[in-house]
Amino acid sequence: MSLQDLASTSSKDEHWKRAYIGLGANLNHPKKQLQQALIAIQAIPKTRLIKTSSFFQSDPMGPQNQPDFVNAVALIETQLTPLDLLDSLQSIEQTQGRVRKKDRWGPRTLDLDILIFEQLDINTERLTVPHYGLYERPFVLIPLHEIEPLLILPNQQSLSDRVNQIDKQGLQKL
Ligand code: ROI
Repeated sequence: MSLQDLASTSSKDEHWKRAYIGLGANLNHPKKQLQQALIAIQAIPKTRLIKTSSFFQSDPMGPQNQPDFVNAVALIETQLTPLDLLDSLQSIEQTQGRVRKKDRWGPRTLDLDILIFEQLDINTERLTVPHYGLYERPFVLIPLHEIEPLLILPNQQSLSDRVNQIDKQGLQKL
């Protein structure tokens, strides 16, 4: 193998892909759940945590008879495929006591969503990227804007324009 081959192999191996992760919790000390989740995300193989937003308290979207949520967004870089990243995130959810219930809109100890993964459009049974709530949810858009104010959303709209349009729905920085 030539030196050039070696260099291109290693640069392929070192291709870090950017992904934004949404974090949410409303049971069992939500702030602690998010802190613990961020530590676990840092420990995912071939993955590094680049930036984390503040934590935001938010009214529950969907059924109101549940506690307020704490939400945040993180930027990571990873060498994993989207599905391998999803596996890692779901195993963190499971470790932190998430029980997947039929009740899709119910309370949860921890929810980790892949919001954006590079420029990819993924539509499979297990995974939809960009996340379907990305454009509408203040508890996603506002923390994302805090860490990436110049971001252009996958639909080509500027994130700051979108943030100026939406109702903040009682979102409070903690
Ligand atoms: N509401 C808020 N505010 N934050 C969430 O993370 C959240 N997640 C959910 C539902 C139940 C839809 N509502 C939420 O899954």
